[in-house]
Amino acid sequence: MQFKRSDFPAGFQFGAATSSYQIEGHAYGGAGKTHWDSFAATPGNVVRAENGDIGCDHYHLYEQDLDLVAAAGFDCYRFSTSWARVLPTGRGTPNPEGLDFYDRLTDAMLERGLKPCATLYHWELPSPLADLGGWRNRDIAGWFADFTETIMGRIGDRMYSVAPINEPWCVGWLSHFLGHHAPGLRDVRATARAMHHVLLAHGSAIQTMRGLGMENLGAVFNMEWATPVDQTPQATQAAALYDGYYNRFFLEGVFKGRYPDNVMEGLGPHMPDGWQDDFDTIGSQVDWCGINYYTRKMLAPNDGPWPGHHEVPGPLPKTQMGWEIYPQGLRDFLIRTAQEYTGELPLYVTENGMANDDHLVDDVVNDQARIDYLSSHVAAVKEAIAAGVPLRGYMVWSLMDNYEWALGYEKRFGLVHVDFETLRRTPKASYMALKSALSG
Ligand code: IFM
Repeated sequence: MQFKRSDFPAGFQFGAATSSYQIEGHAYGGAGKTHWDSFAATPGNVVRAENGDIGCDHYHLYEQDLDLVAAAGFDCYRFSTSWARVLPTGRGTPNPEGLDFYDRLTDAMLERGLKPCATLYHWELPSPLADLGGWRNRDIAGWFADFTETIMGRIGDRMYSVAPINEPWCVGWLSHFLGHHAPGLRDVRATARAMHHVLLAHGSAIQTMRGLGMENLGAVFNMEWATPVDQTPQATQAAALYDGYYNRFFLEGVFKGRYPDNVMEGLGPHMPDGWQDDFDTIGSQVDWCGINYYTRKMLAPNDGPWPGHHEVPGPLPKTQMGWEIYPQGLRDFLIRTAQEYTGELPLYVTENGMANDDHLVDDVVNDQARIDYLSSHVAAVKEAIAAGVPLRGYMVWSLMDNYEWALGYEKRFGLVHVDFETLRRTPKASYMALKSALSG
């Protein structure tokens, strides 16, 4: 790696991130069915119809996984809690095995000196709630607040930080407009409702945790830099709209109590009644803001219905996901977010990393491409700090290879290789390089 820990201000935190459905093994421990299980079981949605039943079997192997986090020299571990593991039908009676699991996991982090950084929801909605309309139903804010109370009532006393929802754009747009994630809808009315309700649920969970006396609560947004395909006003507008519904919608909702005009041109007619009255909840005070960053997109206008644009392939080198490698976007987002939205509030990079076509050869994975990707993005982070951004930490996605949603197990994002037949873990060259950087 072309950096070392001592390049960063004292107290700057490095972490590794994962999520429940992607690693735990949803078939274990009495978890209830989720909308991902039925989405994955429907032909055409997920590569080879793979699901998270086994994942990395982190449910049983969590101690060795946390040993790896600690041995790399990370300060924090960002994990998520599965709603359906805690409340198998989404509401009502908790699953004691699920609560016990997160209790053990928390203590195992603390025993290793790792700061537990929880995300309450990383995309596996309990099926009975999906049957009631899921994120389209306003009641989800209350259901989510109840789940928050149940899980944080058990482990909240030991959390370093908590964010309610990972990547609201994916919950709203990707899942209800593009249909790439569960529940796989392609409907603008469903999208408008989900985009709003996900923020309402976020704010309700923050209020619930404040009621439990918890501190260090945040929000985590994924961001993609939007570049116009050319300098025409139409292309510039197309990029601004992408930026609007991908990035600014959530920041404006939480930090400014409104939604961007260009987004409301399309979503406005489909919003749920009374949405304008929800910003007191949505804007509940947070203590930090997290940014998940991977890539940029190039946008071209078209004559289709709103939003009237499409992505075009960019010229930069790409990861295994086909995503352009564009570290400058991370620096620019950190600076823009601080300048336009969050001011002195601490920022974190809560996810950054790449999928690579990794192979285990003689017990070694030489993932130089990942070392280069991480080095260039950490350099961008340093530039943002030098520009005055109050950045407090950087977390790598992901600790280990895992279930990459609609792309199944084939895209490898891990610092640690996982053999999905034997479940054997092997640290890759990038893990070793990070370990050395973090000790320096
Ligand atoms: O694997 C996902 C994760 O669940 C959320 N952020 C992006 C990652 C890579 O696609």
